[in-house]
Amino acid sequence: MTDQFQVTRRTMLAGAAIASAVAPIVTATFAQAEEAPAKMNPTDLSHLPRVKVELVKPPFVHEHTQKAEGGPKIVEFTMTIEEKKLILDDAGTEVHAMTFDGSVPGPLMVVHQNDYVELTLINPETNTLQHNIDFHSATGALGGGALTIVNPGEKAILRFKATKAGVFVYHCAPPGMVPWHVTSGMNGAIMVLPREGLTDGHGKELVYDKVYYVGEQDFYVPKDEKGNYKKYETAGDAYADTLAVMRTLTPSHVVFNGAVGALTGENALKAAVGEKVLIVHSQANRDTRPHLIGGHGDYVWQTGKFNNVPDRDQETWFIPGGTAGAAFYTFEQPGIYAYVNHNLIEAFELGAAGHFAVTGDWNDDLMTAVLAPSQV
Ligand SMILES: [Cu+2]
Repeated sequence: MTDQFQVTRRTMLAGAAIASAVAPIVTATFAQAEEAPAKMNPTDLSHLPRVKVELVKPPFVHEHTQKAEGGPKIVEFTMTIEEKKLILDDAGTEVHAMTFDGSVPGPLMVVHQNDYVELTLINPETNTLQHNIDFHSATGALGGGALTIVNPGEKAILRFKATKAGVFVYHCAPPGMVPWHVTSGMNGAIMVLPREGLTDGHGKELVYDKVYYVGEQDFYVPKDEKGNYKKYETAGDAYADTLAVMRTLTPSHVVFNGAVGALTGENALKAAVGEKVLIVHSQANRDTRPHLIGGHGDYVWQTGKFNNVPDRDQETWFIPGGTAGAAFYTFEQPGIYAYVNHNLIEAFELGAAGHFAVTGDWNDDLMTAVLAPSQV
C-alpha cells in the first residue's frame, strides 16, 4: 500500500476533513443527532412477529403481499455495502461506484405502513470508506444516518417504524461526503404500502400484477485534456476530479439502473397487454420527468406518497430530486415502449432510457395505419 493511498484512505474515513466549504453547515446536526440514542426509552417489541426478507436486484422486487396480513411486523433486511468498479456505457467508461448490496440503485425494500424496518447494514473490511444510510421514510436522527455510520469492518442495525405510506428514497450520507456517495450510486428506495393496499383515493382498489423498480442515476466522470473519460485506480484517487465535475452540475451520464442500456434489449422490462404494472422510479439527487412513449400513467403519485389521491392519465410526471415516485399503468397495446426521462437530451445523449417489451394482440380501435407511409 503506498503512502499516498494510506493518506487518501485515512482522509476519506475522516470525511469532514476534505469536505467542501459548505458541507459542515449541512452536517453540523450530526453531533446533536448522535446524542439522541442516550435519551431513548427502550421499546419492547418482543410480542411482534418477525419476518426476514431476501432482497433482490432491481428492476425486480422481492415477493410481498399488497395488503398487509395481520398486524404490524418487524421486517428484517440485510444490506452489504459494496465499493466496486462499474462500466457505464459501451465505450467502457468506468466509475468507482459505491453501492448498497452491489447494485445501482440498491434494492427496493417493501413493507406496510406501521411495520418496523430492521436493517442490518454491513460495511465489509474489504471496503475503503465510511458509509451509513439515511431513510427518507424514517423519523429522527437524520433518517437513521446518525445511528449507522460504519467504517470498513463494522456493521450496524437500525430499526425504525414506517409511519408514512409511499415510496421513499434511501441513500448514504456520511459526514462531509454526502453528494459524492449519492452520485457514486449509493441510493435506493423503500416502498411502504398502505395496509389495505393501493387505491385511487375514491375507494377503488389498485392491484398491480407486476412491479418494477427503476433507479435513475447521474454520474460525473472526469475527462482528460483530449476529452476522453479518465480512469482511476481507486475511488479516492478520483475524488478531487470528480468533485470538480460535480460542481458544474453537469452530469456526464444519466442512466437507469446503473448503466446505459441496463433496461433495454434483452434486459427490457416485460409485460403483457392487460397487465397492471406499477413503476417505482427514484432519483436521489436530481429532478426527473418520466414518460412512457406510446403509453401513460393511469394513476401517478408523482412524489410517491400513497395517502394522497393519485393524478390520472398523465403523459409525463415530475419527480423532484431526493424523491421516489410511482406510476400505475395497464398496458393496452403490444410492442416495444421506450420509458425515458423526458428531458430528451438526458434520455438520448446521456442514457436515461429503458424499454418495456409488451406481448399481446394489437387493438386496431386504439390505433391503426390508415395509409402506410407511401409515395404522395
Ligand atoms: Cu457511502
